[in-house]
Amino acid sequence: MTFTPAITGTGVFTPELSISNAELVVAFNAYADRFNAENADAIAAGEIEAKAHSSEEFILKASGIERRYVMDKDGILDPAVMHPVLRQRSDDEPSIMAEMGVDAANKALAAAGKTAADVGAVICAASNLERAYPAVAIEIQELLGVQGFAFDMNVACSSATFGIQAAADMVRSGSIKSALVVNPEICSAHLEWRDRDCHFIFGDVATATLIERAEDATGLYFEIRSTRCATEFSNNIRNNNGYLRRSRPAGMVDRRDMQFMQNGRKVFKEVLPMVSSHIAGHMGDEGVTAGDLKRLWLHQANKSMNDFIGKKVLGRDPAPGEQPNILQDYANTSSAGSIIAFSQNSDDMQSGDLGIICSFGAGYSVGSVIVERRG
Ligand code: CO8
Repeated sequence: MTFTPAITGTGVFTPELSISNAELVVAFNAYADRFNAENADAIAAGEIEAKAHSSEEFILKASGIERRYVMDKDGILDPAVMHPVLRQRSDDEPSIMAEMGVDAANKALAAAGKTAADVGAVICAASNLERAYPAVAIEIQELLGVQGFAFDMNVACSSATFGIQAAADMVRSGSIKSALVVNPEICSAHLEWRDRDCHFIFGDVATATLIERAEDATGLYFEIRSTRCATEFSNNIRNNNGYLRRSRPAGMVDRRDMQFMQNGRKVFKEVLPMVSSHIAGHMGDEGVTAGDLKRLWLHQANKSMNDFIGKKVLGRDPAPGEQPNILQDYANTSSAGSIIAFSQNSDDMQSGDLGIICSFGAGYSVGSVIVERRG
């Protein structure tokens, strides 16, 4: 016997603090001036390159991002620090990722009219985890009071859709009745705020999605018609930080590759065709045409990228609201982006309406979820 999986609730934890492009550029430029003054001799001797200023106009034009939420603002904007400063918590306190995840998870449960007693599993799917073990998912499970099991997974920006596929498959097969897929993303802690090419890209947030058997839904829900995941190895988005760091010569030195690095132009060029053909193939195999689609909730990395994908998938420019972006307010929140867009822009859909959630990023990875409004 198989069951029909459905998304019955979503929740978003949004940090209280946010940084505008103007604030970000002032801090970066102060850092660049300071760096150039401190290294004036080496720069004059041609040994190192001077740091160029960042610009608000460039950021908005290149990405569409206007501001980003963060877990700490002071450290990021201090030219002498340039990264978030987060309090060390004791092992007896909830960890920061678990706390963010629990907030989003409780909102998803409330949206579905359910409690922790209705949940059979927790998947914490995120692009980075604050410790190696024990799994953050198991801590979230404990804090929520969920029975069953929990595990962490990481597929960078595609973590949420890959997590939804894992949960939907388990619900479909009957091995669990329901699962929470939780995506706490503290991107600010692995972003290199001292690099003007990327310092504007990311923000912090947590999202959660409750997946249940459709028959257990108490209100309106989204039936998960089909999911599809794909990966293809690429070094164009990479972070070399990891547990072997200490074991390597000069491993603990402040190195550029210990934070997020990307070849943005190449990513742009290579990921666009990959995502467009992935969505087209998924729709084709499910008998879904562009005319059937009411909404696209895309990964929130770059406005031009989303405009391009929307046009490719629909065969025309998307109408306002058809392909909602949230990146102007949240920036790229890695795996959480498409779920924020879905959570904030799906209540108005009518029974029978179809949409696609799609995320893509490092790996490369791409995941799509075709959903149908029901109830
Ligand atoms: N201010 C002013 N000028 C700038 C700035 C700046 N801040 N930054 C760069 N410039 C300059 C460049 O130096 C360059 O100058 P020149 O032409 O003289 O060399 C010029 O502006 C143009 O630069 P680019 O070619 O880099 O600009 P693009 O138009 O390509 O835009 C983007 C850059 C926005 C990065 C764009 O390439 C892009 O969005 N690419 C796709 C990125 C993407 O989608 N990446 C996905 C990554 S997310 C993911 O997978 C999750 C990873 C895990 C999470 C990590 C959390 C930290």
